Amino acid sequence: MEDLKWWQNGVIYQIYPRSFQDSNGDGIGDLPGIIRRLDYLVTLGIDAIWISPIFPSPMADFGYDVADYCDVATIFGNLGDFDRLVAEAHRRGLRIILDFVPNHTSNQHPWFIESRGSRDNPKRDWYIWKDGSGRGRLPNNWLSHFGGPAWAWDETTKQYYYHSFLPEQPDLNWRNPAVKQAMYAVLRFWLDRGVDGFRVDVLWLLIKDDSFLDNPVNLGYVPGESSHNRLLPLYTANRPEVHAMIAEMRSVIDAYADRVLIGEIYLPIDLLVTYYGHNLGGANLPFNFQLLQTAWNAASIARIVEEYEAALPPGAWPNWVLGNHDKPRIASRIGEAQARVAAMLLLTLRGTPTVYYGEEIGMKDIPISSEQVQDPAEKNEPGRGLGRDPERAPMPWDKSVLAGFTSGKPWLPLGPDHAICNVQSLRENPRSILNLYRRLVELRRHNSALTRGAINAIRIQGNVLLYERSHGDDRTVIILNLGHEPACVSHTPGRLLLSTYLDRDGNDVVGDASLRADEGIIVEVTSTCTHPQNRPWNLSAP
Ligand code: TEU
Ligand code: CA
Repeated sequence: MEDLKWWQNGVIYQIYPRSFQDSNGDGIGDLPGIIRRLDYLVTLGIDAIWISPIFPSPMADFGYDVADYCDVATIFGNLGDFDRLVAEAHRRGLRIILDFVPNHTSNQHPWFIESRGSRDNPKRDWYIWKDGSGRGRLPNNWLSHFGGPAWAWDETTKQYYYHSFLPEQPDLNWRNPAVKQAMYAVLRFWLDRGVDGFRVDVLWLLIKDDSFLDNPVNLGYVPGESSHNRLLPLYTANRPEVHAMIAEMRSVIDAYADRVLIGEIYLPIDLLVTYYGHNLGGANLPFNFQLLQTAWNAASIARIVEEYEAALPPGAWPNWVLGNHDKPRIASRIGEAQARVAAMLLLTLRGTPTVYYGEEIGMKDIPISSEQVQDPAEKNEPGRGLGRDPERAPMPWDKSVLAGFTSGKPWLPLGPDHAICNVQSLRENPRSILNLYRRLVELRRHNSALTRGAINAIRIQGNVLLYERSHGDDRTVIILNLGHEPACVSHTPGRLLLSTYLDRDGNDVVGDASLRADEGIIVEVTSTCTHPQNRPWNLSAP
């Protein structure tokens, strides 16, 4: 694996800091809490941690409205805590990836306060200001991702400013070189502190067309969807100029050894892969969200894998995710049994997997009453299922009444099932999904076909998905029953390495395999690699 980068052969784990571990009893997760749980992450076997924003913010969009890019919000700790987190993580061989939110600041950021101060101040052009298009009319028809127009009126200077998201999140003008230099300095600030990379928020939205033409109507709009989808974001997303910005960002990051640039990009596969950039000088990993939105059956997933693999430019490294802090949790989408199959899919497809905190314990979305809603996406467009609080519940660590997350009142309720769905209980159950994740991560690490091998022979038999991973003499077949009925499939015989049931592995030689309902298996066809005897879960780890 020596010639692969850490972000190629490793597993990334996303932490939503507010919900991971509270250390001071305010009911909000924080950096000292993450430090306390690093040994758990080592035992899980992951290699890098992506932390959602930890910067000073009014929290209108829970940290994605940054008021100071070069500090830590006091609710999460301070820069000293951050430096300690980096040191403790690096000491354990873990990398730290920060969320970078360059598209917009908070309206409380000093830059915006200055920009809105007067029409002729030096920072006016750091944001996107426009006159209305006639008496009381907005500059154009652009819409916010969080409902309503994307233009907010500023009474002081009698102009509108553009916001892709909340009015509290004014978009920066990335056509302004001063903005770019200021944001590249932010990257260097954190890189100098040892950060190993960035997940860049809404990378595909960075540039808006400077003709300010109306976006076209989306004739395929489905009532009940986000109102943002009423229009096609032709002039407000995926603009060609964005790739030059990304290449510049990448060159800033590449000036530091062994770093990574991950891009949040919600685009169809053929457009997504353009974000690897010219001569691969773009994002190292444009996040591949296809599994978040696909129908959950063998044919659909096979089609996605084939289309994605075929679209990747030479040298592009793939990646897969099952969830994040913005989308319903996989276990709620497809059920507990299939969540185990999804784990095996995520950790055996070619490329880098990202695990969203709680997926490893089969965590589900939590019910949120209207009084409990905190997410502006739900507050602005209630009742459409757009709220993201359900997937942001506190991590349940043990069987105690507050699940070991906090000694205070958690900022969101704990899941109703936390007495059984918690790390401690699942550690004690050798067949839990937590042990499945641990075993999959460990198997992946020691199997060169899974870590770096080609993927081929993607095929389906009924609702069973089969594919092969191969590297040198190592050939591994993955067989996933996406159905809730037993299935019999024919495939190349080999040694069964792992079943999602965790009740058979080791020396079974399986040929025409009869799969149980919701079962996935990994079969080693030929191998020169050695598989460690599965070490028992280190129950003494904190
Ligand atoms: O999300 C951008 C984004 O497009 C999706 O999150 C989606 O539009 C949104 O969730 C509404 O459905 C990123 C962050 O991941 C998200 O948490 C922030 O709210 C958003 O950008 C603004 O920074
Ligand atoms: Ca706290």
